[in-house]
Amino acid sequence: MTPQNIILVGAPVDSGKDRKGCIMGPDAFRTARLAETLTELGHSVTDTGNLTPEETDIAEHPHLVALPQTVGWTRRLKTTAKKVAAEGLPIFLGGDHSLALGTVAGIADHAAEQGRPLFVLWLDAHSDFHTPQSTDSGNLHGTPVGYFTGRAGFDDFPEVGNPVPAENVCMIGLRSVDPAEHEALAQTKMALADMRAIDEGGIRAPLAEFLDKVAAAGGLLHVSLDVDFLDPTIAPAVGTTVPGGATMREGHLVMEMLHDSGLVTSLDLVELNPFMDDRGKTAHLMVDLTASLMGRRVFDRPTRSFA
Ligand code: B3U
Ligand code: MN
Ligand code: MN
Repeated sequence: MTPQNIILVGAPVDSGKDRKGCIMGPDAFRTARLAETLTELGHSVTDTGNLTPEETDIAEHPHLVALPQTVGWTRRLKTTAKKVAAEGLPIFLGGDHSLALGTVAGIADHAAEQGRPLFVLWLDAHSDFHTPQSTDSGNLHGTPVGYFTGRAGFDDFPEVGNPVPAENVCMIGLRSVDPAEHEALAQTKMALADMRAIDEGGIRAPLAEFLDKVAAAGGLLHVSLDVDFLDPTIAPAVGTTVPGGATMREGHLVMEMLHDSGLVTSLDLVELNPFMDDRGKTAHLMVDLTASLMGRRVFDRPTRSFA
């Protein structure tokens, strides 16, 4: 891989759900040597430290968890993401998944400025396609895809100037989709690979198809990696564990394919709750997966095929 100018942006967002702990995420990634690992792979790495949310005068909402704070984070991250995307390859260190309301909306503004379409790969057990009206839990980490694809109902949030068309989004790893999300997703042309699709056909096929589409369109590619994409036995540090997730090898294969495509231009690492971790195991795995995405491999050339 050609050396990249990687910009680490700490986003200790913890307002997207009731259970606390993702506030420690950025420092856990640092402790697991993310910057050093990427530097050893030949990249130039700048850690810009942690952001804080903008102040808002929005009132607390009776149903939605910590609405003012998440709006404040979205404002901050939307502006920051647009700015850093012009300077290098940003990696947003979460923080819970509500940070992607801001990161993806901001990256979309950057893509529009470049005159290029934005594509999003959503690696997650959940589809996060709620609106503030449809969410039963009130947890806004379940809404980012709804927001950045331009669904109605996000009145308190910054306007999405450049919604990502649903057909530019691919979700892999799905195994927990609420009925309201299911119904709304059925109205879209989003590419959806649930665990059954992965069990039957392997994880390679849906990703290869999506990457071909991104390449053909000359698009930018944002990857949003939720810890719960992975099976909780290998990645326990997450608030919402959903059994039956991706294996370590499936995770690495996805990252290796993304690396070989040369298409990835930004990344979110989200939902790491270090309070729930087992001696840093999940933080280290997330760093190892990021290393695979950024060029770590056993051999430079493919080894002989054993098929
Ligand atoms: N769909 C559920 C559960 C959920 C979404 N994202 C996570 N959990 N991590 C909800 O609350 O919206
Ligand atoms: Mn998520
Ligand atoms: Mn999830």
